[in-house]
Amino acid sequence: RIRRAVSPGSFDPVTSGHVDVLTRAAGLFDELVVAVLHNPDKSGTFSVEERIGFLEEALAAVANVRVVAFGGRLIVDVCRELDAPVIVKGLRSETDYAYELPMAAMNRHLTGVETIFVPGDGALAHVSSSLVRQVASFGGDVTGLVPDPVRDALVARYRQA
Ligand code: COD
Repeated sequence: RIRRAVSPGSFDPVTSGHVDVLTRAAGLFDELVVAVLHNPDKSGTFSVEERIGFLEEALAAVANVRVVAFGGRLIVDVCRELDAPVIVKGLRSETDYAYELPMAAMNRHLTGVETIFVPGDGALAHVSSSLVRQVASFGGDVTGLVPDPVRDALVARYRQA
């Protein structure tokens, strides 16, 4: 039986923190499916297609990763459909843990799916998609905080705006 895990997130956009956690998580399973949340009520900075493209490019060297979109339904239903008994999430801090713990318990309550946490690299603990967007929107340098193609896309996006 294939050991498959799902790693969900908004990834708007993918950061170096995500890439680190997803790469290490992929090493633990036969296949890692990265599930990008498509929220029609929140248009986001990048479209779901753009976010998937950035993820695929950033994870191109990791053979056992697949990127999909999901929306309008529970992550546990995505896991069930993919036959994945595990959700993997990165943890930066106690704040992440406090946010993630009830979700992990709820997801296990719903279908029995387990959540495994991978500690983030401490050097990237301050990196979030929202802070990166904020810094880039005011012209700050986000080199190293996101993959280079994402940095270039952020610069282009906020130059237009
Ligand atoms: N280092 C380590 N980990 C990191 C870092 C970093 N620098 N940055 C982010 N992460 C982790 C986050 O802790 C998170 O686990 C993951 O990466 C994704 O981050 P984001 O910001 O892209 O994603 P979020 O937090 O917006 O994603 C929320 C979900 C989409 C996962 C969640 O809302 C969800 O599962 N929704 C689906 C609907 C559902 O099932 N709801 C009920 C849940 S009980």
